[in-house]
Amino acid sequence: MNLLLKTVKDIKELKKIQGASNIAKHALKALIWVSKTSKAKTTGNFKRELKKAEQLLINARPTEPMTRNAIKYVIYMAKKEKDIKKLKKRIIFYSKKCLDKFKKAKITIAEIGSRKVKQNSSILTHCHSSNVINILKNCKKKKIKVVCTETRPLFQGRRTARDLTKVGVPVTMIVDSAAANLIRKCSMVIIGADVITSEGNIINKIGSKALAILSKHYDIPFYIAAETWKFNPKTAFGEIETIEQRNPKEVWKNPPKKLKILNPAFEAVGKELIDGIITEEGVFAPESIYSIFNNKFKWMFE
Ligand code: RUB
Repeated sequence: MNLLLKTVKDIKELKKIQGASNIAKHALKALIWVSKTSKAKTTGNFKRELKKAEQLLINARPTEPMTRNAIKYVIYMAKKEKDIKKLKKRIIFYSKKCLDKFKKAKITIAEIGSRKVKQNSSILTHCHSSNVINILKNCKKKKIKVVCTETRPLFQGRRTARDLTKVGVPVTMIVDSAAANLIRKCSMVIIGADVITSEGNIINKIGSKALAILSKHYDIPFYIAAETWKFNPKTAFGEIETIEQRNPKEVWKNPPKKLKILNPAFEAVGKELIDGIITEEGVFAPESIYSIFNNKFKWMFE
């Protein structure tokens, strides 16, 4: 089995692999597989194989800087090695190191995030974010209740509902359009993110902005839970993150002819709507988050 092509297919289809950090994790595992199985005899050939793998993995979901940053980090750390055998080993070593950093980041985000959640409170979430799930699981003893949107068109809210009910966290699912009605009964909104920009805006599943505007309207704290690895360094130089446009068939399989259907997967939420970003480095106001990136990820800017 070609694990690289299987991973790319699974990332594109979203059935087995979805969510920014999960995509990055599987991309790193694919990179390890490429290094372990490569038959390249020269560093030049191996680097070309890596480049091809990188392009395939990155293009599988365009709006995913965490995957881009993870692969860039591994290649940046390993690339100076001239010996082919050592180079392959270094790619494996740094991929594993990166996976370990991601694992620890998730645990820290869950710890920090759960401190923000009050006893007996109702939390609204959208889509399926492993970081939000971990925070909410950590809060089980606080007797929280969760409201989750179904998240059309691919119903990732069902995954959230399944993950939480499995561990005994009470969940109420609503259709996306019921959010304005139900949000007033919640004391906090927490969602994940795929992208954090240099200005402190975030990009997450379509529907996130409506929830942020509603939270502002009803004065409900609106938090983002995301690894700092979701930062897109190019936004510091004015580039705009590409928003993935998905197949209209996901919205309506057999629509009337000539009907135009738009199916953007993500959208931006402006920093003015966000109360805080919960990361593995701490909770930050969106305005101040850039200083963290600048100190932590110097290699990203090279
Ligand atoms: C998933 C989604 C999640 C973020 C963060 O969208 O928008 O909120 O990716 O997830 P999709 P995590 O299902 O289209 O991938 O916190 O697990 O990284």
